[in-house]
Amino acid sequence: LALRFVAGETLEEALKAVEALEAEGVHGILDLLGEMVTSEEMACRFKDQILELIEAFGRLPYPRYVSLKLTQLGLDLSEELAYRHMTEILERARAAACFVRIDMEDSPRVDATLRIYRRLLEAGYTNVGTVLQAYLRRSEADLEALLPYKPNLRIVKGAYKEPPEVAFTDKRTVDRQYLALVRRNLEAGNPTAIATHDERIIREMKRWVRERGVPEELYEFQMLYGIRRDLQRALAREGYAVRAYVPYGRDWYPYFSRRIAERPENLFFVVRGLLRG
Ligand code: FMN
Repeated sequence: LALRFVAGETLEEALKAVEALEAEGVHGILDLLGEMVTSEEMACRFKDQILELIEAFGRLPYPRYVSLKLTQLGLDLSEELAYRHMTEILERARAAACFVRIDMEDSPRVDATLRIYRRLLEAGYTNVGTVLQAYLRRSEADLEALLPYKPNLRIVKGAYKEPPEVAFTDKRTVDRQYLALVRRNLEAGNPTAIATHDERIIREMKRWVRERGVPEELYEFQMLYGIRRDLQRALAREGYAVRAYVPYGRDWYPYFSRRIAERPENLFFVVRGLLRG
């Protein structure tokens, strides 16, 4: 059922999906599905599987890039545990020339996620970035606080169900803050991933980077596996750097649910795919 949005259950299937994307000029971001673990043993198992993923990815002749979640590494059990797992992953990633993106989860985890990210930068890791969500009221202030660290950021709208006290509910406000966050980070000269399928935002950002002469290596477009493949290919053909986020693994349910919640038509695509066999 989830196969429209997930590359498969195994690492082998995920690596195959990356090869298929590369043939279309799109790079892959591998994401081992898993989050909100409730035992140290599970957190260690995920950490080991991510190390294995980085090793395997490192043997492919493509740019290496993984995404992970801190609650997958034990954040809810202990911030120190999640930090330690991150340093181990970043050491291995450095050896494999792999970039690591810390996904942003729901609002109660934002402070701890940003604390760990800053701590990693202070410890000298350069192959790591995180995410800011345009729907959060706090994100502009979070960006200002991060700027002295020269952050590498992915900007997204935000995928979790949040109360109106913490998140904007109006799409126009979210879109406006989205553009403001991307521009601010790029104006500060920091690498920025524009992660959305929203054609209005993409069109506006293409115009803005051209007008400002933003260096190509500072920005890229990112989309999700199985969503707007046409747009991914078209941007790559136009010469933009494009990456697709490729989730794999057995723990697909929470990811799948967020995709349905943000766009109920996604369920229609899944059912149609099933009926067509
Ligand atoms: N949402 C989050 O809340 N945290 C994330 O870390 C996150 N990572 C994403 C990575 C990529 C490459 C993309 C395309 C989206 C990501 N999202 C994340 C989901 C977005 O917040 C949003 O729900 C989704 O892109 C649909 O909105 P759109 O209209 O911008 O496409």
